[in-house]
Formats: sequence, C-alpha cells, structure tokens
Amino acid sequence: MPQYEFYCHACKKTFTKILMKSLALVFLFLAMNVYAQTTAPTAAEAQEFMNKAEAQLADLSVKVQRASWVQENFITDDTEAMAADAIDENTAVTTELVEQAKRFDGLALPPELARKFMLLKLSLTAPAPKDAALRREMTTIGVSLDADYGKGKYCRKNGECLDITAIEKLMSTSRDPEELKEVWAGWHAIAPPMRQRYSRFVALSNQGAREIGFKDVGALWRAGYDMTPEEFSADLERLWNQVRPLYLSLHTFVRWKLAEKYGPNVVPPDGPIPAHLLGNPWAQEWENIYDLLGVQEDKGGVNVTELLKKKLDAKGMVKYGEGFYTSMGFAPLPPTFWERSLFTKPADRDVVCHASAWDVDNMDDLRVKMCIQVRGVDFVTIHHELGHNMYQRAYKDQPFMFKNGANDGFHEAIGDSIALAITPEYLHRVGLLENAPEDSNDIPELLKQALERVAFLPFGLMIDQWRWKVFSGEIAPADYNKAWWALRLKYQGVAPPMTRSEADFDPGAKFHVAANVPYTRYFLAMILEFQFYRALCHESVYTGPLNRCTFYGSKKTGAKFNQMLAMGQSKPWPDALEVLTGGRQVDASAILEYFAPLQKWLDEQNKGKKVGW
Ligand code: X8Z
Ligand code: ZN
Repeated sequence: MPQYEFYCHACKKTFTKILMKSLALVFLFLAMNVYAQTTAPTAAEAQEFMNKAEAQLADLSVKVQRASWVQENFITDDTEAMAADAIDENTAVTTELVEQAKRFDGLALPPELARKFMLLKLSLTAPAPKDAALRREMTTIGVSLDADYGKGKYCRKNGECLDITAIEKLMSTSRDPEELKEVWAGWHAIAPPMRQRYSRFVALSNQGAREIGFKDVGALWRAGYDMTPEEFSADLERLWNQVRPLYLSLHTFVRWKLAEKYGPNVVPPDGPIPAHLLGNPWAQEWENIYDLLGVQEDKGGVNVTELLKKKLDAKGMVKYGEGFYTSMGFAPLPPTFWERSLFTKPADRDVVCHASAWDVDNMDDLRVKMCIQVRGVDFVTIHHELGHNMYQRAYKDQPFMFKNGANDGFHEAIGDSIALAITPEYLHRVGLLENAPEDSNDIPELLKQALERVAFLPFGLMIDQWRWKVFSGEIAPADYNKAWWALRLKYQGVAPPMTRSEADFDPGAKFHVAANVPYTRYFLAMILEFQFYRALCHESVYTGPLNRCTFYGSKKTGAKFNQMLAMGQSKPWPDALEVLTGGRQVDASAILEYFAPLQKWLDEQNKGKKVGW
C-alpha cells in the first residue's frame, strides 16, 4: 500500500490541532494589525521611528551638502544635475517620513521627541508634491534658478562682462548716476528669464506644503518660530514699529545729503530715494556711501578698508576673524577648513559667490565659500560666516534634528554680534590700527554702523512680506514686479531708477529669491544681534556706552555664548535666549540703546526737513 493511503488517527488529531493553532495565530496577527492601524501607536514606536529617520536624514544631508558644494563651486550642467539628484532623494525621503509620521499625530510624547516630529515637518524649505515627476520638476527648477543667479553677468557695450562681485564693487564706488543706472539695470536683466520658472516653483512647492497640512509655503516658513504664524507676524509688526523711527531719521538724513550731491532732479528731496544711488545693487546696506554724507573720518571714525588693505589679503582677513573667536575660548577651525574653503573668486569658472558657511558632515567639516574683497564690509561678512561655523560646531553633539539654530534668526545673528565688537579699540589691540582711538566723537562710527544695519531693517523685512503674499496667492504672477516695488516703497522708501514693468522680474536679481532662502531671519537677526551683543558686553563686565564695547579676549564671555550655542535647536528659542540674555522676548531695546546718540544727532541735523516720502 502506498504510504499515502496509510491512515493515522493520531496524526489527524495532531494535524487538526496544528491547523487550529495556526488559524488562531493568523487571527491574532490580523487582529493585532487592525488594532495597530486603528489605535494610537506607542511612544516607544514613535521613538524608534524617529531614531531611524534621524539616521537616514543625517546620511542624506551629507550627500546633499557635498553635491551642492561642488555645484556651487563649479557651476556646470552636470553638477546641476548631480545636485538635483541628491536634493531630490532627500526631498523624497523627507516627504515620505512626514507622511509616515502622521501616524503619531496626537500621541502624547516626551517634549524632546514631540519637538523632533514638529521639526521634521518643517524641515523642507521647499516641500515637494508626493508625485515623483512633479517633485523632480520642482527640484530641477530650484537648482537651475540658483545656478542662473551664480552665472549672472552684465556685459557692457565695450564688451566687458561684470559678475556680481564686480557689480557690487562698481556700485560701491561709482558716483556717476548714469553709470550707476546702467549697471543697476544690467544686473537686474539677469532675472526676467527666471520669472516663469519661479512661478512654477511657487505652485509646485505650495502643492507640497498643502499635502503636509500647511496653507502654503509661507505659512510653513512662519511656523518655525515656536508660536503660531499669526503671532509671529504680529511680533514682526511690533519690532518694525519699534525701529521704524530710527530708520526714518536715517532715511531723511541720507536723502538730504544725496539730494545735495546729485541735485533735486535726481533725488527728490521729499520723495523716495532712487535705489541705484545707495552704494549697493539692492539698496540693502548703505555703508558704501558714507563719504557722501559729509561726516569726516578724521573726526573720530576709522576707515577699516584702508587698514585692511595695508596689512591683509583675503585669507589673512579670515585668520583675524578666527582670532576673535579663539580669543573667547572657541577652538581653532580645523585644518580642513583652510584646505577646503573658497576665499577668492576663481578666475576661470562660474561659482555662486554669495557668501555662505557650510557644515558638510554635520560634525567637523566646516567651510566658508566667499569671494572676498579686501574691504570693511567683507570683514564683517567673514565674522558673520564664521559665526555660522562656530554655531554648527557648538551643537554638533546634539541629535540630528536639533543641529540647527534656536531659530534661523539666531543663526544669522551670532557672527554679527561678534562683528559689532570690532571697535576701534579692538582694531588697535590686534595691531590693525596704529594709534589708540580717541573717545571724543562716536558719531562717525555710529553712522557707519547705521548705514549698514539700520538701513537694512526694512529690506530684511520686505523680502518675505513679498514672498509670503506670493506663496499665498495674494500677489499673482502677473503682479510680481508691481507688488515688489510697492513694498520697496512702503518699507524702505526707495524707488526704481527707471520705469519697471511685468517684463522685469526684479526680485529674482536678489540671491535669496532665486535660491529660495527665507529672509525674515535677517530682519530678526539684526535685532537679536544687538541683544546678544549687549548680553555679551554685560558678561564681560563692561559698563561704558554700548557702542564702544568689545569683549575680545574674554573667555568668560565666550563660555556663556557657547552655552547658548551648544543647545542648538533642542529647546524653544525663548529658552536659548534666556540662557544668554535673561529675557525671553526678541525686542529692539538693545539696538535702540546702541544708536540712541546717533538718533539724537540725526534728529538735530534733520530739523526742518520732511520725514518720510
Ligand atoms: O546672505 C547673507 C549672508 C549669508 S547667510 C552673507 N546675508 C544677507 C544678504 O546678503 O542679503 C547677510 C546679511 C543679509
Ligand atoms: Zn548668514
């Protein structure tokens, strides 16, 4: 008898038992699955999910950094494609993680973990649609706009082509209004080809934002400040109202002096200032026209550009910058910083010259990329960029999600609060200024600082006032340029040097619009850096007038600063602010205190002059 006809009763029983048990297990498994789908998952699962997400994103971020570093240092079609690949992968994974994380919505989590989930959702500046083709389209456009900005040039009639470094240089020194107008228009002509792609980029990233639960990209950006987007907007309004009178005093004085220089036909004495006459392609910082204001340097000011030119080259300027931080107890920059950074514009290739600081491996691979010119403003920018690097290194031991500034305004403010301490006394102490400064007259130095920092305030605010409305749809693509100039007028009191139309796309001639970098951070930073500076001065036991304070060499001050920096983004920003300043609110009292003597002086000078436009 073939074995298969053999009948075993015991076997049947056992088989039935096994079958029953298996069925029970299958049911149990199914039931558990249904349970898992329909009931809240556990905090432990959330923790495990986040651990994996952090590891994955940390890994991808290094790939993005490397690809972007190469792309911005060697702009070619190939490097653009490679950067787009890396960004696309990172965006795809982040989008998927945000989707999966929805499962933990509403679950009670320890505060640190809950914060990480919130930060994950906010982590993409350009959120992308889930659809892979649309995501790819968005990423490709984003990289191409950044590259177009980097490649931008204006070629003059004589065949000479000017990149942005050359244009900035020319606009800072030329005093010929016709030439300035020509070069201003030449630079702005890089942008119209970006217009179509920009509006498509806006539509695609808005779709991405909506898919992860935000009204639009602007709402997502405004959600990154540990308060509601509405509260944040109200806070900006409060801060702007605090500093606006100071800006108006400066605007009035500068317009008057420019009207004297160029005549009322070029500068209307009671209207907006033409934007090409302020020493900068975007009229965002005005320090380059200091010499037109009739306040002489020999009466108390220091010409930092001249001092630098006597002694330093680009790298030497960075060494001095590093020296300020090490004097406060920060470790020197690693050897790779000096090997891998870009300090001067290469002669033979296109690079994105706009200054930036990098943390390529989220640990020690710090770099700056900058086309340094030997001049005072670049010395400030060097301290600004090194501030980013010092912050990055201070929080390197935080978990990946917390490796960031307490908010983006903090990140922008660190280096500038150090740059405020580049006082004449400091310059003397480090041997750049021969004679010890006289304390008799602070106005020249204060005026220079105001041209750089107070003049910047409305510009720092208006860029995202424009962009938020663009993202929300309140400004339609057909009105991009008109709305841009309406806000330039409203906040800055500047006007374009010639008639503009919707054939132009003037916002695209500004790096952060082309490269999709949020801008409100710089407005916040301009106020915060004075709060930081005042706190650092107090820490160094300084008691004189705020504008003369330097804390060069104070290890105690450095240690306090580092305490805040090392927190990264692990706590809501008011906690970080409290560590350094004792307060929990951004407020303009420090910047107003710093400039109080200048404002008094300006208002005396301005007597009888019309304020505003
Ligand atoms: O973009 C920058 C830095 C790099 S984060 C150089 N800044 C803004 C600008 O240039 O428009 C610094 C001040 C404002
Ligand atoms: Zn910066």
